[in-house]
Amino acid sequence: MIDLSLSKEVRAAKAAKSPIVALESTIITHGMPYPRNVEVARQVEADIRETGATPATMAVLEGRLHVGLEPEQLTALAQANQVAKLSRADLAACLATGGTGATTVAATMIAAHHAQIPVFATGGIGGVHQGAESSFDISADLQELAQTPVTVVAAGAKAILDIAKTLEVLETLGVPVIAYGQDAFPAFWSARSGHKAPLRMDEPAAIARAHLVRRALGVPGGQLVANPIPTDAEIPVETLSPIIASAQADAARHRITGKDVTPFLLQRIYEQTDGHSLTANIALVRNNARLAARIAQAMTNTAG
Ligand code: PSU
Ligand code: MN
Repeated sequence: MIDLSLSKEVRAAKAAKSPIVALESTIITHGMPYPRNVEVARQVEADIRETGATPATMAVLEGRLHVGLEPEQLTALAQANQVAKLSRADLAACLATGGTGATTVAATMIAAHHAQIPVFATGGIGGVHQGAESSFDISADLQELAQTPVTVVAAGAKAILDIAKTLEVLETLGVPVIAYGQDAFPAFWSARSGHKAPLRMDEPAAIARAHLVRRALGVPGGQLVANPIPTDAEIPVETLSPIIASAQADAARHRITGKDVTPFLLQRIYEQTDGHSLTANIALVRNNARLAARIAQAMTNTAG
């Protein structure tokens, strides 16, 4: 019933039972401008290959769920205007109606689980937005982490979110939040958010084991691995705070709501930073891809 299209390399990796890392596509279509988005997407795929795993970028193209994109499909998606942003609520509808769209963290987790790929790398997850007490804007990514058994490697959460509330909701939902190699929960452009992460692990193999033990216990849901941005790529909070505040004020003025909020804020932040935010973003996504590849390898070895 679901047309699953595996890329050539994903099909080969599946046959060889070798490690695969899922990648989202909303970061390409709604998170970075063309042509840097396609350059970064290619670079991240190459990083995963170099670390010894196979990349599987997820997207829906004309009603087919793609697990891994061929190079020309990736380029076409990165160039396309007005691509739909598919989250948990949209994925089935898009497949059923023959549509095309990019997958968020939530939809990528669903696709990865469907394709039996337990590890996924991205930049930042969606979370509880600042002002959520009146807007009720909480990303479906958090619910997905509670339900779908995929380990997601991200650089924490952007300061467009309320990090304290995001951590509280993750705790309520029973999602393990594991900082990699440090005690602090990272804040995307900064290695430290000022909040301590609930859990810390220093070895990819430990993260892989925790995923498998959770499954063996019958506990549903995934894990969030919070991997700090490399310190040489960090951007000072003082530089970004006013830009984020002005982006949020713009969003309120334009009455942006629902799924348009995150892409609007990301776009504004890109416009108002002088390439620094993009350089940092690239460094952290690549860092996450390499860690995810090591976790996927450890999971393949442990699962035998
Ligand atoms: N945060 C980022 N970069 C991103 C996104 C979030 O720092 O590209 C994207 C991801 O695809 C994430 C989605 O799953 O936005 C969350 O959107 P929303 O807040 O509407 O759930
Ligand atoms: Mn939202």
